[in-house]
Amino acid sequence: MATAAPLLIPLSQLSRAVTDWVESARALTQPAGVRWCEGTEEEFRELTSRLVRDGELVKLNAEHFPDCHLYRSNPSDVARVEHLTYICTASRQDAGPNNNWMDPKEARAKMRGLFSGCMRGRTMYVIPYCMGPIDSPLSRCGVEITDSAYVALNMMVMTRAGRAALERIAGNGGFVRGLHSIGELDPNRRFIMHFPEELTIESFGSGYGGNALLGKKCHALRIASWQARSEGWLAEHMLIVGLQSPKGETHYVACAFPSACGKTNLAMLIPPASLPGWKVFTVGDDIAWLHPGPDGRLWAINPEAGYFGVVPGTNPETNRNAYEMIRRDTLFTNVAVTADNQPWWEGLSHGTPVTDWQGRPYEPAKGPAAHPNSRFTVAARRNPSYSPHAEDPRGVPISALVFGGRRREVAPLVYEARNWQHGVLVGASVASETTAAAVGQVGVVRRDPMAMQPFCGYNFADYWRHWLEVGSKLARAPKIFHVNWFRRDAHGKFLWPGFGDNLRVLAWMLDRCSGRADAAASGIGLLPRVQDLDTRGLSLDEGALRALLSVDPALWRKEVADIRTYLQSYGSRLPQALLAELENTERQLG
Ligand code: GTP
Ligand code: SPV
Ligand code: MN
Repeated sequence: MATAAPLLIPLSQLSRAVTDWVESARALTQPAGVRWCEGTEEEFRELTSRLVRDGELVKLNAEHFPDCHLYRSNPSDVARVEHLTYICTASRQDAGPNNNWMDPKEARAKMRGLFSGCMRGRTMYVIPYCMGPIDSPLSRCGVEITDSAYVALNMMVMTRAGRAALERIAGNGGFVRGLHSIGELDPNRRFIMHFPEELTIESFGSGYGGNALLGKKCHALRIASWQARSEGWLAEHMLIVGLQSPKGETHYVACAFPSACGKTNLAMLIPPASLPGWKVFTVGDDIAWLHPGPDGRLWAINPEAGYFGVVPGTNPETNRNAYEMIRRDTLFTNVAVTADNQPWWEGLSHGTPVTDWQGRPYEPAKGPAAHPNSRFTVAARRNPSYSPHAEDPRGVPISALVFGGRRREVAPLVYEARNWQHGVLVGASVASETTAAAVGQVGVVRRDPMAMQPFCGYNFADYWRHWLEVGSKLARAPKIFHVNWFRRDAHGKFLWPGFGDNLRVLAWMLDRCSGRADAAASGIGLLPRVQDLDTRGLSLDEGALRALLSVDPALWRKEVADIRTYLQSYGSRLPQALLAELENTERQLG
């Protein structure tokens, strides 16, 4: 956010296209007033104080958590709603079996009915925003209209919001239109609609992050993935991290793990003390836009400017960077509080919750004190490991792409794909246990290709074809890996310590990229042998490591059969190259 500048042209007059659209939304929703967001610190502070006065935000303990606030969302509105999220394309086939589809005309009529007069008595906020560094040719702009001040505050942290974004829109015209209202927060009148052919999003009835911060999943993944296909790039659910080795070489890695499966944590990991000399630089924690560069490499930008991260589990042992980062200037959603008004969540070893996430006296019998999907919103520049290249308009060059899932069995700690085409199959085959990030049952294994099942704005079959094409044109394509930090032993205990120790696995990958590390071939790809991983200072018995690096051919033959059934559900649009790769794997499993 910028500091206040003398206001020259009122925002409402900067772009005719934006003004016309705001006017039509105003006529439809009938707000009491319209407020254009300048994106200044002053505006942010003023809005925050007003919400505290109105009782919408709780000011947290100012001594321990300066400038931190708590927002309690409606208890029926705490996560993404995949069953109410639609891709509305003229042809149903374009949305694909991976998406809910509605005819655009029908969807528009339905949403018109819901939006009609819905902002009466409320303020309409107009938030122009830029996804990506404001001076990057890879960035894209949008405008969100919302009647939620909480959403406006979040957008001001999560994006480059305000005047500079609107000036960019006024200069080159294009922008994604996002209309949002919390409505009555009635789950029966809740829809998240995407019209990729018109670069439009309409979201009604939820104030929760992924449903309501339209720059994030709706724009930067669903709409952007659609645009990326026609323009030859990739919009992915990936963190971006820079790893500097003790020799001083820096490599950037982008990793796609499903929601609540470790992206934020890996993006800001703290190297273990027993691996001295490594440095970690965060570029992004959730979304990557990857563009083939003139040098034949993939270049990545993080379209976001902040983190909307999972709170539970964050503590000084798992992730000191994140823990330090959220101790000031942070907006908490749905955490518990202690007697002296400090935020509290499961995974903290100190403090006692007295009020749960719903504001009730905490009673363990009623469930966790903080909601399992409670979140923090904080500016990326508050991250102690924020990369100096995160704002680079060219992005950063990617050496390795990593897919991963949360699986108690089957998937080993790490393996390397045989080549790009095999890597696309590995990505398309990702399976993971569901988490609290979306409404529904938790802990059920489902296919989540490239961690994009909830976020790909078009038919997965076309998306995999696009991935194959992008790779075939890269002269220096990144290597592709798969990881699983979540394998468990017979007692249900995680076999791998995870968090900072994940660097040991990343270090092997980087050595593979520079041809310095060995691997052993297996049916599913290339695995490190126990001696190939740097285990100095790691208290893990060799049995555990062997288990983590084991591939059970019987389990994998069953896995291959499941993958085949899944891929074939995409019918004739499925790239046959993926089935050929799968046969290759099957043959090698013996
Ligand atoms: P989204 O923001 O939903 O896209 O999630 P994310 O992928 O950024 O997940 P995040 O890093 O916030 O982690 C989610 C949960 O997994 C947290 O409770 C973490 O404590 C836990 N977690 C993260 N990394 C590891 C790991 O290496 N091992 C284990 N066992 N747990 C982890
Ligand atoms: C996720 O669910 O993957 C998130 C949180 O990162 S949300 O912004 O709600 O999508
Ligand atoms: Mn995410």
